Amino acid sequence: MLDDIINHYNEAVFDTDKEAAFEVIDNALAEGYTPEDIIFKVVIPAINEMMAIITRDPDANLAQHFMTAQIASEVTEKMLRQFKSPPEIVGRVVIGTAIGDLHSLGKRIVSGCLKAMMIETIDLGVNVAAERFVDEAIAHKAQVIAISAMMVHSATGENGCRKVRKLLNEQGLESGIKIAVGGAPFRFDPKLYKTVGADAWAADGISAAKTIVDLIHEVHANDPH
Ligand code: B12
Repeated sequence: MLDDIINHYNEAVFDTDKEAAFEVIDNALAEGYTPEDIIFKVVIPAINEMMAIITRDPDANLAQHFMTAQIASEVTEKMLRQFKSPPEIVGRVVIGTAIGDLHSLGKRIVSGCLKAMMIETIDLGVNVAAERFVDEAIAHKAQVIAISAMMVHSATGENGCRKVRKLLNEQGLESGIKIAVGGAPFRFDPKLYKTVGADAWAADGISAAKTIVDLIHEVHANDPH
């Protein structure tokens, strides 16, 4: 039963027991659950639950939170390799964390969700310069640049999203390449994305994928070719 799988997985990750978590996942796959089920019904809800616990309890253990996200990201990567090959690519996205920011877990989860939505995702890693975001987006013919920023200075600084916006404007690319942002500072201030020049933001991996699909459709509507 899915409820049992969710409970056993949550217990394992909250105990930071990676081996037990993978055992639960392997058993679920053997029972016939799909990699998509594992990511969307087990892994992402477990992360959301940990986020809720941390919000309620400021003394929540950072190591425990870190390991929850670490296990989630490893399970997600393993599951993504088992996704059925996409019948049709919806669009292309380059994703990375803003310059000066080494937080990678949220980005990895968003990447996983994007791939699950049949979006070709080019992951540029962490600490990505604005110029590189734009150059790679052009090289890969991406419709969206997705920037993850977990710290106030990487979200609002002059060399992050603001500079990506400036570069796109200078090159006349604003209707062909949209910018999506996400990360803790954008959750704290839902209007911040506009201040830094992004086109959209989202609070979690699942809504990130939906938001980015909308941006891709917007670009296609601007240029149907
Ligand atoms: C884990 C963690 C770390 C780990 C990171 C490990 C790793 N490989 O990623 C370690 C321990 C290394 C770390 C280091 C630091 N950290 Co830290 N860290 C955290 C912590 C606890 C959780 C972040 C996380 O992984 N969350 C889980 C993921 C799943 O959530 P998420 O990132 O928000 O992503 C989701 C959404 O935001 C969204 N999303 C994310 N990206 C994107 C992108 C797009 C385009 C979209 C649409 C959506 C989207 O979808 C994701 C999935 O649901 C946060 C506290 C917090 N509550 O957020 C502090 C926090 C971000 N860290 C902080 C700080 C200060 C630091 C350090 C400077 C500490 C230090 N003194 O060294 C360093 C910075 C290093 C650097 N230069 O980047 C501060 C930032 C404060 C601020 N106001 O700027 C925070 C807020 C803690 C705090 N309360 O003080 N950190």
